[in-house]
Amino acid sequence: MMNIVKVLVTFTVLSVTLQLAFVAGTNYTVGAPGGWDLNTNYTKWVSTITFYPGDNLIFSYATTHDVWEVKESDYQTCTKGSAIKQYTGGNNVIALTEAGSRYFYCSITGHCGQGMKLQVSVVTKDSSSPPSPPSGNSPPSPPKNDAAALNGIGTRLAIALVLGEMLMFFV
Ligand SMILES: *[C@@H]1O[C@H](CO)[C@@H](O)[C@H](O)[C@H]1NC(C)=O
Ligand SMILES: *[C@@H]1O[C@H](CO)[C@@H](O)[C@H](O)[C@H]1NC(C)=O
Ligand SMILES: [Cu+2]
Repeated sequence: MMNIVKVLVTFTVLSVTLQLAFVAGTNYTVGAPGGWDLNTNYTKWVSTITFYPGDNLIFSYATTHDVWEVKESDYQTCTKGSAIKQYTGGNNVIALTEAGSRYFYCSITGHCGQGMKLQVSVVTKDSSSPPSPPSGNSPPSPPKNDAAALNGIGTRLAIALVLGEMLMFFV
C-alpha cells in the first residue's frame, strides 16, 4: 500500500517537474553581460536570440536610467510620447506573453538617440518563418539560435530527470 503511494507521489512530482521544464520560458538579461546602459549595441544583442512566448526580458540597470515600453513610431523616432508602460528601479522582469513585436527605450533625454533602445520580435515555436532581423545587413543565424534553445531545454530536462530520480530514491 505504502509503495503505491510512493510511486504515485513520485510520478506526480516528476510529471509536474517535466512540464515546468518544457513550458517555462527563458530569462534573458537585456544586453548581457553589459545590461541596460549606453554602451551596449542592442541591435546586435537581440540578433543572437530567438524569443518565444513565455520568455522574460530582465532589465538590469543603474537607476539613472529607466525603461519605457512604447509604440513602434515612438521607438523609431525616439519620441517621448505616451508610454504603453513605464518601469523604474533598476530591475524589471517583462514577460513576453505572445508573438509579435515589442519596443522599449530609455526615456532619459538623449539616451534613446544614443542607442538605448530595444526591439524584440517574439515568434511562436512552430512558426516556419524566422523573425526578420532588425537590420537588413546581418544575416540571421537560426542554427545557432536553435542550438541554444535545444541546449536550454536539454539542460532543464536533465535537471528534471535528476530531480525525479533523487525523489524516486528518497521518498
Ligand atoms: C525567471 O525570472 C523570474 C523572476 O525573477 C523567476 O521567478 C523565474 O523562476 C525565472 N525563470 C527561469 C527559467 O530561470
Ligand atoms: C550595432 O550592431 C549592428 C549589427 O551588428 C550594426 O549594423 C550597427 O552598425 C551597430 N551600431 C553601432 C552604433 O555600432
Ligand atoms: Cu538611460
